[in-house]
Parts: sequence; C-alpha cells; structure tokens
Amino acid sequence: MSSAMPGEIQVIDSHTGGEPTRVVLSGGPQLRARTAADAVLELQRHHDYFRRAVIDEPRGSDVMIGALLLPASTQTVAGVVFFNNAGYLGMCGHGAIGVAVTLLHEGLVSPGRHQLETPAGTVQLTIHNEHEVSVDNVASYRYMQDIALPVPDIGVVHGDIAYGGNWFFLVNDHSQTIDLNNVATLSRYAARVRAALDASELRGADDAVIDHIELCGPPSDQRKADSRNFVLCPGNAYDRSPCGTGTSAKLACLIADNKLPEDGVWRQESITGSIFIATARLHDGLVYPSIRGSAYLTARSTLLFDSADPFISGMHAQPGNDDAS
Ligand code: PYC
Repeated sequence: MSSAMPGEIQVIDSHTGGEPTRVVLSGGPQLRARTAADAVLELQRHHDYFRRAVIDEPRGSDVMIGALLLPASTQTVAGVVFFNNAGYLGMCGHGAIGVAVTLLHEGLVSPGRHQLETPAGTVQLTIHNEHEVSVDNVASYRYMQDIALPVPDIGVVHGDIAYGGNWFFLVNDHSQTIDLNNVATLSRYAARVRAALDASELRGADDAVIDHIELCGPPSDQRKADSRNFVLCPGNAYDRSPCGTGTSAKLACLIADNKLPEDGVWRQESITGSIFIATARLHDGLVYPSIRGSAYLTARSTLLFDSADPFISGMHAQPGNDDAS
C-alpha cells in the first residue's frame, strides 16, 4: 500500500471487440514526465501500486487494459500509458480505439483526425462516429523469420518475431484449433512457447522481451474474415479483440512474405469472433498499419480506496505461476 493512493479514481470502461479498456480520467498520480515513454519509467519506479490498484482484482481483472491519460500538447489530443496485470505496454490497438470513443463520449474530442502520443510513438486516430475508429499505428516490421524453437512437451515450432507496437512471436506451424471452446489448451500451449522463448534468450530489437504469442488459423467464415487469431498477453490473459498491435505484426509478416500487397485489406478475426479491418502503407521498408474497429462504453465508475482495506492496491498473482504455464 502507498500513502500516495488517492481516495477516489474516476474511470470509464469500454470494450473493443470484447477486450476491455479502463480509461483513468482523474485521480491518477501527478507525473513530472513530459513524454509517454518517460511516464512509463516514472510509473514503474514510483507509482506501480496505482497500476495494480486499478487493474488487479478486486477492482479490475486480468483481462483489463488500463489507459492513464496524459496532458495534451500542441500536436496531440492527449498522451496515454497503457498497462495490464503484468506491467506497461508500448502501444495498444484496441485500447487506442477505446480511448478515442471515451474521449468523444466525454466531449473532449470531435469526430475526425487526432494524434495520440503513446510510449511506442505517436499514432493517428480517425474517429468515424461514436463507435468506429481507425488507428494509424507506429511502424511495424518483421524482425526474424521462421525461427525454429524447441518447446518442451510440444517439440520444435517455427515462427516469426515481429513488432507492431509490442513484440510478438507468431507461430506458423501450431496445428491448434483456434476456437473459443479451446482457450484453456491454447493458453497452455502459448505459455509454453513463451517460456521456451525466454529460455532460448531470443529477443526483439534492443534486447526487448517478446511477451505476446500469436497463433493464427482459418476464419470462422471466409466471407467475413481472412484469419482468426489467438493472442496470449504478458499476464496470461488472452486478447478478446483481434489485437491491434498483433494484427500490425501479422500485417508486417504478410507483406514481407508477399502475401498481402500495399493497401490490401486484411480482415482479422479474434478468438471471440470480433473483427478488425487492417490495411498498410509501406515506407522505407517499414509497414504502417491502419486498424479499424469499434468500441462500446460499459461503465462510468468511481474506484474507492479505503485505507483500512488490505487489498487497497490489488491482489497480485505472479503471472506464469498458474496452470496456463
Ligand atoms: O489491441 O494491441 C492490442 C492489444 C495488446 C494487448 C491487448 N490488446
């Protein structure tokens, strides 16, 4: 517990394709940082209790992504730091859509184009209407192709390491059934792949930890989507949405393999059946994805923090210590 914990935090919850986003409107820590990337460092060093209090049980859940708004600048409508039960994210596609719909609902932005600063870089939001938003994401790329990874109890799997605002290992030959009725098996499988990645010391650029595992398979209906995915997030929750940063990483791999032309449309279905529509531009060998999806508000709440509450800053299980691993 921290004495800095405020009595109340105002939040708005939404979901984007089934994946929740909790936008913190007020009551968050006062930060000195002037950029979203520095805000992550300051939160990590001095205010991590805040992340856990907002996201962990009993006020949050493993599935939820938090979004702490930072002040606007002359170029941006706001900055944002995304966080989950395991830590902080570089970017979050579904979360950016949730933030846009929340800002619109609060009268803080109008429909149209706006810049949003994230720790991974500035993304462009196009707010089409009260639900639909496109996010022009940060530059995405495939970093390593067709890596052979020995995974205990599974065998050798092959996959690509790609960046889409977060780091992903996309398994190419998993032979798993991507279906909502199979999430326990998929979670165990993906957690083993991630553990093997850690043990192999494979990393992204600048030694970044590859903390998201993505499995793609056929869509539930080829008329509606091109692929269905399962994405295991760092804290062992699976993404209910098609994962904006994961779809961006997938797009980078498709374009590198000449399986999708520039400006081609990719309809990415999630494990829950929700869909993001993705396209990409190319520039200097990098892929600039645009992800379109819809978000819906689910709650406006005041989180309360009683100094007598033993769980005032959340109940924190160590990710990886449960039976998903
Ligand atoms: O949409 O980028 C995304 C995302 C990352 C983790 C959960 N959702």
